[in-house]
Amino acid sequence: MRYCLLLLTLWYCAVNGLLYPAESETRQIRSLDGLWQFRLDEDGVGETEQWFAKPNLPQPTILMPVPASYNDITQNITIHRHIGWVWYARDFFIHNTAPRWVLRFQAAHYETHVWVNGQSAMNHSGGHLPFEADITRFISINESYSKVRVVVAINNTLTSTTLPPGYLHIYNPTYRYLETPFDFFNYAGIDRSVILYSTSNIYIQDIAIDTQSINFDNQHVATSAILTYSITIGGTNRANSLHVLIELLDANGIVVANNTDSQSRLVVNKPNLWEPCGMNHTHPCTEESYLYTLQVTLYNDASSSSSSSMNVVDIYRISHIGIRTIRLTDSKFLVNERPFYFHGANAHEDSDIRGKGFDRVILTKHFNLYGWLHGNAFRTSHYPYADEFYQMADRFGIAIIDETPAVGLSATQFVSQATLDHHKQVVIEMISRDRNHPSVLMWSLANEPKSDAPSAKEYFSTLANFTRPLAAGRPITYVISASYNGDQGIQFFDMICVNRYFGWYSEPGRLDQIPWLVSQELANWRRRFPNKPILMSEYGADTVPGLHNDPSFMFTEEYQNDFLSAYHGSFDNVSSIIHPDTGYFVGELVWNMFDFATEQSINRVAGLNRKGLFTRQRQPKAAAFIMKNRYEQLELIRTMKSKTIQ
Ligand code: GCB
Repeated sequence: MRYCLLLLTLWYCAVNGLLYPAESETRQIRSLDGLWQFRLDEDGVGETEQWFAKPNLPQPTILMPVPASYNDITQNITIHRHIGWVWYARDFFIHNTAPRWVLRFQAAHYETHVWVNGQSAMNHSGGHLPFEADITRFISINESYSKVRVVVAINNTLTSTTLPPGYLHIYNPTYRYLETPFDFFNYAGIDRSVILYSTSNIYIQDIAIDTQSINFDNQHVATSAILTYSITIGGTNRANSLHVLIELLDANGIVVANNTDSQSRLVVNKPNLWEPCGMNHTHPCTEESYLYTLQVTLYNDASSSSSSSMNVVDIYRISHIGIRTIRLTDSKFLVNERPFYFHGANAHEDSDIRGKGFDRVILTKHFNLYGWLHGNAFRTSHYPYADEFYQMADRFGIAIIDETPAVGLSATQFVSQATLDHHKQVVIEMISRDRNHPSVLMWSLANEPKSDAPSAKEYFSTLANFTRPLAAGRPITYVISASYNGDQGIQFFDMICVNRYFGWYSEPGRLDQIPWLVSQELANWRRRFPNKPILMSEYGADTVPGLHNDPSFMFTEEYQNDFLSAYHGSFDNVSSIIHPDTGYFVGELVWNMFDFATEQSINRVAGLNRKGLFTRQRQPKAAAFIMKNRYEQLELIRTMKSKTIQ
């Protein structure tokens, strides 16, 4: 076997991802999930009093599960609505069997400071993306083991420059209120897992893959595909003594392509393609989608004539490589050069007791319900979800529109350099984390910004120009609530995604008005942007399960049924799959898959947005069956091309 010299120059894309912690022959993984010590810091004195340096957090402390939002774990309303700092701490042991240890938080909301053995290890701003630090320097590697104390301070206060933004109002010493210009509860804490992992001193730092090139024969069978990739190595100055082997393994573990350059391409003959479920009748949503594994092995110099494992420095595998292409025409969203129609329901990371805390039970139920519903797509409204959602979407063949946490932007944010800088940073972190997932078909850079403000033009033009070179072959968009003639920014993006609530926030109770309002809305957007496909990214009605009325009234299960159905005829009239020659409408995403927690308010009964097809406990309302029926029919559309779906 021949190993080429590794080039350790920084590669063309200025993004270094945080590879998902994965176990291998050279890497150990340890979960630090469990019960941590926890307390509020209502006076914000913890840092000045150096709680991070003490053997215990000052009393009173309670036990807090990680991962979980802390808000709903106790019966204490003060903890539920706390604004400001909270502290977490735990001790553990590291057995010194590896030269380098990394501490990683999959996410914590919002501003996070971490100390290891009393010393500052990392700070991070932003609630929905991972951050990590090499903590080797804080532990005594000369002993056979090290005792480690991790202390974490987290502040959930949002400001005009955080994403999402928020505004703190202090009315009196006991009444502080955080205004959140978005419609979900500002859950906080260590919401996702904490992981300790080891590597060697020299390690595979990042892998970027692009599967944008496939050759098809005239029967539309894929004859070959090209994967371009780039490997970044960390922690070394021994540039000339390293070699790399990149292997692509099929689902049976057979190597189907390999290469020994750190930036190059792999050619795959007769590839099995990744496709969103429903694009192919043999592939219903509950079956696994076709995934390859990319295996990267790093060797040191001594291995140039041998593949002895003694000389292996690091091995990393990505087990969710999907081969597929994405291309937009002026009226279609093509996956593998075939028209794709997004259908499904958006969600929040939200569940009883856990808040935004990651939970595999909730995750698995989510995807099982997606299979049951025959949904094929969702948007990670309104922030990047836990990595594990994307891994499941890769397997189940669910398309993802991956969204930044830029929800609730007003004209104030568009003139703030600090907001723009943070927005760019979040784009980098999101794309670098998620770009290797085949399920991610598009990046959404914001939800419902005040895009009809004049300053939105400059802001979104700058953001689009910044994102495009990083976008890893995906179209970019943001989700619009502004009117078709008021919006200033979408001209710089690839696709139109609009949220509309005719028959709910406007024309309440007037189901009869919905069809023409929807048709007119889509036609207006089309007239202004004849070269961009259109998707309805939200439509929905609050529904209290068990509430009935005939004729259908708002909030009843009948109204949700009739409301959703009233939109569908207008969608079908311009659907890009029902009318391949004239259609330009490429998808419909219901708001929402599940009821979810919001701030308490007069239009949110018991603090829930009730637009879910399912309750917060994941039980179906009547509309879930209506949507299941529609999605089953949408999947059959290829064989019913000329028919309109009822
Ligand atoms: C929207 C927002 C979403 C809200 C929804 C609603 O347009 O994008 O965050 O939850 O409306 O139900 O009000």
